[in-house]
Amino acid sequence: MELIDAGVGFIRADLATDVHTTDPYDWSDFSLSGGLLFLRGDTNNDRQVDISDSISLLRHLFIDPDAILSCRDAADANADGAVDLSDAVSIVNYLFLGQGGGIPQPYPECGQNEDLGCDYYPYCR
Ligand SMILES: [Ca+2]
Ligand SMILES: [Ca+2]
Repeated sequence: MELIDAGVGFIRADLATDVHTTDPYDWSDFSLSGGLLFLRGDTNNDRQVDISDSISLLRHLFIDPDAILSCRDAADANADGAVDLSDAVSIVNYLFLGQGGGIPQPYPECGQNEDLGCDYYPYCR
């Protein structure tokens, strides 16, 4: 395990006591840099964008709001910073009508941003 300390840089956790002494760290002092990689429009996390993504988003929005979207950035298919009906429509327009200018990046290759958050996306490394 490696830690990043602003004053020292990378330090190995097992050597941390040999490097220097600091105040205790809290878990909230650390965060992932850059966020997880994901594929925009892939609402159901199967590494492809198809009609099932629109259906799973509609299900989340109108039938089962407790169904957790593990990667809200992926569900934001039109990249407007919100997850709503327009994302399901954008996916359908892209797939069947070729409208809407396609799905914004990161698509068709994985990428990242931190607009809405992505807690879990298994297929991009
Ligand atoms: Ca999918
Ligand atoms: Ca959106």
